[in-house]
Amino acid sequence: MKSFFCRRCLFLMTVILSLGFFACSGKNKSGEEIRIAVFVPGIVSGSPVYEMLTEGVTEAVQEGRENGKKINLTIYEAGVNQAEWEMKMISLCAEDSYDLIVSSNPSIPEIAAAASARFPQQEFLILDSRYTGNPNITTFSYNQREQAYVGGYISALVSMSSMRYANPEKKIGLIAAQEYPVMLNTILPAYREGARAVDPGFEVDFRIVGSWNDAVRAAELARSMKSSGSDVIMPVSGAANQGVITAAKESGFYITWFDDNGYSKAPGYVIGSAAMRQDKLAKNATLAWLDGTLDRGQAITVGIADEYVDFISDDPLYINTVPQDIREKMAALMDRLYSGELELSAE
Ligand code: RBF
Repeated sequence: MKSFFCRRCLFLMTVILSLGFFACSGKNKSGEEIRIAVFVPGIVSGSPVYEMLTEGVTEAVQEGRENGKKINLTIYEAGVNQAEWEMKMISLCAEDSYDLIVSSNPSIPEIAAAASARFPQQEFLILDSRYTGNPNITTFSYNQREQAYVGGYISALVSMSSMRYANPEKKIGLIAAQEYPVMLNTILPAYREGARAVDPGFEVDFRIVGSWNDAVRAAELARSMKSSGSDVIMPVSGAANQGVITAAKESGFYITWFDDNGYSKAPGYVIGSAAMRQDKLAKNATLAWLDGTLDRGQAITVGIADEYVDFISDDPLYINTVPQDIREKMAALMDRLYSGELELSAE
């Protein structure tokens, strides 16, 4: 714990010092060097979407450097106080240091639009969000109906099965960190839709943590959901997901992971990973921007057909944990999605 804290302090100090340095250096966009900032609305550690974001942009920058470009990359963690994000974004733009600001989450376009009104030259690339009408704001969203549907489908298959923690309640859980439009209008309904495609009798117990970092509260919720009949729970609560893992090991229920490959987070407990390939998208979109081929100002949606949404079925931990008959049913669903026989449109 101590060394983790120190690493975090070191990281934050580096970020703060580097921001200070850029602010004082007076160097701006006119130089040869390309400057990219990743604005992380939260904390990287423990949040699958932000880990993938920083990883993908870092890889793109490395590749750009290998191709002879001089690129400076700054990772800026804006922290958990959402009320401060707009002011922090505006401060970042005010430095006039960055050719591109990359960020991610559905609330960021509005913040970028406010910053853009004051800094009309600033370019933004925002993943996991949707916005049109500003040539300097390019967004990519995932087809999260597909992503949550496959999560609901595997959850229901496992819940119905005779696996260790299965019960006859036809109830599965979804834990969200907070309520926001994509969660309420897409992820929750599609998770239920996927479960009901297995059996129309399925109910979803939906609970809110109230924070992206409160693992203790997430664990409490998960334990209470287990005792009221959910034997598979899908957490979408960033670093608070850790509490759901702890509760699964203590109280005995399964987890469907969302966003990245989560099998190794709790081997034997995680029975599915409904993933978005944010690392790949962050890399490809940043490379496209570096090459000047990014479709600027557009709102692009990607999904299973583009290989940016997927169910991870080739992990040995999935194969060892989930019985073959369930894996076959899951593979049959994925075949229908890959071939387009089953279409789950994003809107
Ligand atoms: N996801 C995380 O993993 N960690 C976060 O700290 C986080 N913060 C968010 C804040 C807001 C205001 C919103 C709207 C979403 C946030 N997300 C976060 C969720 C993320 O963007 C995405 O919706 C989910 O991970 C599901 O793909």
